[in-house]
Amino acid sequence: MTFYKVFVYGTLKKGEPNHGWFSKSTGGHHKFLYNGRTKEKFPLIIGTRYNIPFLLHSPGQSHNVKGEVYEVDDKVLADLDVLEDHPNFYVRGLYEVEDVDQPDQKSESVWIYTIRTFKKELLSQTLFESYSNFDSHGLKYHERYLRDPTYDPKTDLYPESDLQ
Ligand code: PCA
Repeated sequence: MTFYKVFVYGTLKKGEPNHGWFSKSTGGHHKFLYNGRTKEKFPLIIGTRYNIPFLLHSPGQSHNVKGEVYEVDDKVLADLDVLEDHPNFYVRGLYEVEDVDQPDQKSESVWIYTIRTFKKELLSQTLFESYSNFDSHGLKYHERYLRDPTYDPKTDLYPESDLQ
């Protein structure tokens, strides 16, 4: 059995609205490993009319973002890809992450869901170091079943030229 490591920074974290996706299918494996932080800085925003957290693939900008590293099997990884609509919406890629509690330890390469192509004006929004749906920003996440099916959140995120 192959295991994968995934760093989650948004609604997949413990206590957040999509954490249940880790145990969505029966017989899948997931295990919390450690609290992590991206080795490089990335902008983390809460965007679109549905207040969705996005890590923007723009290395070197903003914060070393905090999240949680999990070990998952291919079954769970496939479920997470469905939630994030990889590779049509978020794109899952490998990035270096450090253990927050073991700063002397070497970073490791783990999977993260990021937005690869985005409108530059998103960078003038509030850029967070970590995400919680319940923080004082008050930007409450809308789960998919509450959304307008005719609205594509990509239109608020992607540059015109990257919208199909
Ligand atoms: N879920 C993924 C990406 C953003 C989100 O809400 C995560 O928690 O990492």
